[in-house]
Amino acid sequence: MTTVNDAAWELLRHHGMTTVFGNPGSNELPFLAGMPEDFRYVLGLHEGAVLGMADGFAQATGRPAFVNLHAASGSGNAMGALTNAWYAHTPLVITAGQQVRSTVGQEVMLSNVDATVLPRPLVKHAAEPTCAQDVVRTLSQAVHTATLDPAGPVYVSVPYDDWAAPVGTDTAHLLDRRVVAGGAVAEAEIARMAGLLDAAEAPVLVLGPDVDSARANDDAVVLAERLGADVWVAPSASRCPFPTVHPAFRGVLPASVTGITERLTGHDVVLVIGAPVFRYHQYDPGEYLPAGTRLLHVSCDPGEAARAPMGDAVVTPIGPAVAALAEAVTERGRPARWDTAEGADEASVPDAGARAAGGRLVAADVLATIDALAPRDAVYVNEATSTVGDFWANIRMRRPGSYYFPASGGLGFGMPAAVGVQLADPQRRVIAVIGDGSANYGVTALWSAAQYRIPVVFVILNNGTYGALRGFATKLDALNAPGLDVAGIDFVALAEGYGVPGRRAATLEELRAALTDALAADTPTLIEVTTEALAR
Ligand code: TPP
Repeated sequence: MTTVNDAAWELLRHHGMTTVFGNPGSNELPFLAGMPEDFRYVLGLHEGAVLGMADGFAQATGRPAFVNLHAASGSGNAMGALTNAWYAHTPLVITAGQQVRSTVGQEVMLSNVDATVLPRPLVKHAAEPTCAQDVVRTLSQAVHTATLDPAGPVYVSVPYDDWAAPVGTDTAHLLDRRVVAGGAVAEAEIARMAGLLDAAEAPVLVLGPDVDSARANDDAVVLAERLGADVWVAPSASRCPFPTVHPAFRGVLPASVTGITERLTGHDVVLVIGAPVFRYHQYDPGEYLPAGTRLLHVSCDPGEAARAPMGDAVVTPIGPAVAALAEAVTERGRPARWDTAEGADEASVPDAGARAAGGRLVAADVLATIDALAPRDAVYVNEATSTVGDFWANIRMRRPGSYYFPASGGLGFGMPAAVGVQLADPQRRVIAVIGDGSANYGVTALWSAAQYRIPVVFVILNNGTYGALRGFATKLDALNAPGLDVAGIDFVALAEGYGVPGRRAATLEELRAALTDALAADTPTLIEVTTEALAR
């Protein structure tokens, strides 16, 4: 007899989802007991880390990842991480074990009461199959829903007595279907946008994370070059959609209304691709756009397009749209200002003696040192919040899939996501730059890195404080707010405790030595650097 369990694994295999990110409980054991040998289980010690690893893995592979959590409590622990997956458009199939079907109504221990309500509004769809024979179809629906544009997380709760039940007769069809979006680009709209760009005197591009997820980076370069347009990365950047060494690259837009308007002044047409318009952070009211500037928006997400406060939007798959735009616009030639742009592909190695007052290192110097030593195709996961500007100013990124940052700003993504990205892409080295505050939300990922020998280089910038909040406390006139310092944490000891070799670097020379060794190792390593509290 083929059971629901047999058929579920078969379905996952059919979709290439042979890695299970999970943290188990009693409700999940009957499912997991049937796991075939060609699958691998990646255990995370906290569900935030489980989801973060899966998020990094799915973003780096561009394929849906499979997650298995424990009932309501495990799902609840993962909710913070789910905010990031939701805003990153990460395809995830998240399953949670439910109590025995006939007992859920009594609310016996570990019942997931109102299971489909629990993860909303951070999932595209949430379901609990109405009977055992609908479990596999529900999982199939989850995979397709998670993957179709805009991609995102889907949640499925499964009563654990369903797994042993005989499978329905129609399951075979599920292994024989393809569900794809037509993928057609909105041609008339692309032609209209190309016409507006051609007629513009000073167009500018603003590129967002979905350009990188669609791997449209190279076409974005062609588009910028043909238009002779400078390129900004959309605010609150969670990925790097454009090579930062290209002379057209201007940096990341600030996450405030007035900051953006200031940067866009002088441009008559702004084309935003693959990002919300805009993901502001600090409230700084003002004019959304410079007077007379027109904004065009290309998005794969109808919600994102509809909720923007300005601009003409077209909802269309990003990859083909960027390619079509690059072809449709008229070549203008390379602007002279690009030739005078700073030689962005030359490393500047900071002076080995450089140090801020008090013996702490300056984060910018630490980042420049990392950049000088890292492989050219290194992948970065960044979760050091007060030094994001320093990061983009010092780290050169050239290839698609080079940068990941929590898309909703929810901390706890960095360390686990780094593990997931490295697992997905063993050919490229992952360097995780993590603040001492942020590290604590996802620190258990060190254990998974150690156990599965996933060779991430974790660099902890230990400034003893929640630096970004110190900045906000000044802006918000809230200097008396308590709870902003996190002194007294020994990350080398923590790393060793989780099985990851740790090392402290107090000078740039020590950092260089530690990084050189870490990059040569085939195991994870952690380097703790004491940095200045205020970013410069
Ligand atoms: N809790 C979660 C889950 N997410 C958050 N974004 C915050 C709290 C609020 N928060 C934003 S930045 C920050 C905090 C606590 C400080 C992070 O400190 P650290 O990682 O040391 O980086 P630094 O700002 O010092 O560079």
